[in-house]
Amino acid sequence: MTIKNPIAFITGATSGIGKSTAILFAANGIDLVLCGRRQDRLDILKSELSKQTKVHTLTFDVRNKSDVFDAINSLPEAFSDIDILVNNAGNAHGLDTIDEGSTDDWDAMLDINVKGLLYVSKAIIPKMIAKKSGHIINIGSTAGKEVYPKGNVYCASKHAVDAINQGMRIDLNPYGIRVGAVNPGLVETEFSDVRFKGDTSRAENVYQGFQPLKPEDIADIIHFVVTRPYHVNIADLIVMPTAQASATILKRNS
Ligand code: NDP
Ligand code: 8X3
Repeated sequence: MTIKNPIAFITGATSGIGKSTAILFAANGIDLVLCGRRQDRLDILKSELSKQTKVHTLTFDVRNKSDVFDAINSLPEAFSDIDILVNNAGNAHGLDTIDEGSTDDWDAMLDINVKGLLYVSKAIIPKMIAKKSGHIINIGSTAGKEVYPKGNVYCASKHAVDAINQGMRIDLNPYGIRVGAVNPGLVETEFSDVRFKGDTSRAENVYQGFQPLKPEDIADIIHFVVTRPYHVNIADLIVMPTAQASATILKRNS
């Protein structure tokens, strides 16, 4: 009898935390469904990781409800029985006071970080319910635990992820599905490039004068979370760089 590898579905796999998680999962014999909008990056990742594990890619924008459902319903049988869902796709857009914020940025953050996560989950959960097992890891943030100046709507989106994580855990409890959140502090990825719309020097400044987390640090934690015995569910985990004490307290070298 052949034992099937677990299959992980990772959103936002083209960069940062999602990409590092894909690389680590592949090295540990987890088959992958990798998602993002940037097809070229998914193609490169697939050709690299296919040397280690089975990889399928899906290109869609999590904001587009019908594309999300069509993509997930189109999964070949070999990839359709998802064991692990990593709800990671997301970003901050802008850093402005509430009176100066752009409504387009607000739409992007709520549509991607909250509604996109919900659409993907809605498409994947029925099969987990049917087999009475599965593991959902929601990538929240310290911004989902605290609000910081000018963080308003990004923080709201991540507070929503925190509430959804708790709600999913309650509602999926009858089916034995594990649900938990990993909430990082400052991780050096493309996150700040996106937040500051390509202003690289402003993005780089975010991580100057202290040692930020690397995406590999978060991937390592996600891998730890998914490799606990099945009766162990890490429900809610906060991880910050040692230099960071809270959303607003950061020890930078002078
Ligand atoms: P990156 O910008 O490096 O990665 C973001 C990923 O999300 C990309 O793969 C991107 O893929 C995907 N994504 C963004 N928008 C969409 C969309 N509309 N549809 C589909 N995919 C999308 O940032 P991080 O790796 O840092 O961020 C990953 C998660 O971690 C996010 O949820 C973020 O909020 C969270 N986080 C990040 C922290 C940090 O300091 N970096 C700290 C705490 C939490 P593509 O562009 O190809 O679609
Ligand atoms: C990302 C961390 O502090 O930029 O969620 O909000 S922070």
